[in-house]
Amino acid sequence: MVSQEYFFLEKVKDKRLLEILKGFFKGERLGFQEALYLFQTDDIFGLGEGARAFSERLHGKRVFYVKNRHINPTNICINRCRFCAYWRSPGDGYVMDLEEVEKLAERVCPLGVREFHIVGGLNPDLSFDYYLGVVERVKKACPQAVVKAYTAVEVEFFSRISGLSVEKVLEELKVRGDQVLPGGGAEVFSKRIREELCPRKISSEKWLEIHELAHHTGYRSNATMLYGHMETPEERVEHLMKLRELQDRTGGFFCFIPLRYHYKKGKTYPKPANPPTGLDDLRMIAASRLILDNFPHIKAYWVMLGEGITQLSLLFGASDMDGTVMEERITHEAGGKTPMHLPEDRIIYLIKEAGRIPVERDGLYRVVREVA
Ligand code: V47
Ligand code: SF4
Repeated sequence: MVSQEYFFLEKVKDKRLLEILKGFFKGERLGFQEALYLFQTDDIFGLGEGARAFSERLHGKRVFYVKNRHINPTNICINRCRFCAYWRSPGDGYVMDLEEVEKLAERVCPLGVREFHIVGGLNPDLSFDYYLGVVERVKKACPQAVVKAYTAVEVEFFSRISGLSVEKVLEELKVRGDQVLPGGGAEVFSKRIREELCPRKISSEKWLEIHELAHHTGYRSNATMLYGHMETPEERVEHLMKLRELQDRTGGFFCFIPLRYHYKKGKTYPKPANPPTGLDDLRMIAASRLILDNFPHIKAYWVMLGEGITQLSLLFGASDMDGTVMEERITHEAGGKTPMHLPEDRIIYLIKEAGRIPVERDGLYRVVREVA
């Protein structure tokens, strides 16, 4: 008897994709060539159905979101990545003082914030104590919230400026209240791309090593991939496979977030020959859902995708919508046109209209409430 879970297979028109999906749902993991095929098939709806069915196997129709607030303490950054419009040189950017950070956290905490997402630049004029102070002040102002602070890129920078080992840096941050590393800084793991777009950024090996260490030290973390610039489908697959390998070893990742590249004339490089389309976005979500079979969630980051594609992503394998955000600078500096803040009732509306069940979570994916 065919279980209900597999009825969707009738909708898959591409024969090779159908074979791949049949194998996958029997428990065969996608190999490199099969994963690559997900970026080649024209049967985008068949692919989406496969990813949706797998997401439903993990979570039913539940889609998670969080009341969160972004804080970007400084935009001064010595890495000067070529795709990034956010960074400024010393003397040209801003630094939030610790009082300001604390007041901000105090002000938004009563709104029921459950996660602070804290990332910024590598500012050579600040000490590790400043970055520790940010976490400490936020946690003190809002103990109910989970602090998700600093990418692996920042953690390695702190190790350099403080002379402490990466392990010690993570420990010090943890003592102040940090619990999750955000997924930024991964970009694309290909050496060719890193040399071209972000030559000063830590290597892919270092990025993976820091996440592995973080998982062993009791942190959870996320992973990202910046897509839609100069990467090939093969480079996308290599990136995803490396994440899958690490997750096999540690199980420490909560979610994967594909980040759609935003090009802004004169500010970012390179100009893509064909900037990502809505179908590229949906394919990224669906393919990553199937390739990263050991990741609990694929996140549709509405700030970069916009409301429309985000909502469709919920039918293409995404089971997390990030959250209210409230203020975002990285995408908006690069010309992003989405709003700064998505109110909770709008998030709930988008999820319900897609026939899914909204679940409010905290920063550690603990359920706060299932919205009826
Ligand atoms: O690391 C920089 C990317 C990242 C551009 O962990 C750009 O939950 C698009 O990592 N166009 C930061 N992207 C954002 C990030 C993130 C976002 C939401 C949730 C989580 C999470 C993490 O933004 C950077 C870089 O890869 N970025 N410039 C650009 N022009
Ligand atoms: Fe700095 Fe991050 Fe922007 Fe690179 S992406 S320039 S590390 S803020």
